[in-house]
Amino acid sequence: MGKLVLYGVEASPPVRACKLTLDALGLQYEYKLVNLLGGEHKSKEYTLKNPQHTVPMLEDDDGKCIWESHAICAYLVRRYAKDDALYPKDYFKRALVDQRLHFESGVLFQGCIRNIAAPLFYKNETEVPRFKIDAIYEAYDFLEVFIGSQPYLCGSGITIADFSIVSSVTSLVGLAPIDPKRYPKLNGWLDRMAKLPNYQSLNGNGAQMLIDMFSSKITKIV
Ligand SMILES: N[C@@H](CCC(=O)N[C@@H](CS)C(=O)NCC(=O)O)C(=O)O
Repeated sequence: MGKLVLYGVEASPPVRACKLTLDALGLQYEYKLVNLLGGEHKSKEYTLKNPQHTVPMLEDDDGKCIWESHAICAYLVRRYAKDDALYPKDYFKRALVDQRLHFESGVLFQGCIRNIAAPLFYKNETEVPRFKIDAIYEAYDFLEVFIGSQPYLCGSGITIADFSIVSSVTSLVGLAPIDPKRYPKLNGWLDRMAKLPNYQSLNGNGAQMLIDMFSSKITKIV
């Protein structure tokens, strides 16, 4: 097998989701930092590989490129995992994982993180409207129900949906702290996820970086 390459930055939640998946699969890979502030992701070289100029991007061992973290994580399991535990083949179980992945993509990442981050980082705004914080709590309400009485988001075993969603929730807590009394299931799940091997280097440090980036920009919730 050739070499896998992951392109990314630590603060990016979807990059961290891919790292958690690669680690759970025990895969070796080269990690290439992409200088987003310097515009490296918009270079000719990068956009030839990923015209959407996003991170994460995975360059497979045969040079094929794939981007979009949810697609990357699912691909990694299908291609390299010894069994289907992280992304079950059973139609219904897979549908459940897919639902959670789409929830991360549309509601948590786009609807919460990017919706708050884009005006701060691209338009230099410093105030965040209260309704955007309310949207985070609405998402937490859903997650509390998704987890229910199970240890993980899709039941008794960890899946790529857990890797995906933990990557954004652990940064969102900087904007909308989680009260364990109001969100006991979500809080318990976060504690379980934090016990994963290499958790701090794969997700914890990067999640804190994004929290710090938010704090350095936000002056007021209005
Ligand atoms: N839904 C995508 C989101 C990817 C994304 O928007 N990544 C951000 C960093 S967190 C990025 O690359 N921004 C630079 C750009 O869009 O040009 C995924 O899961 O991969």
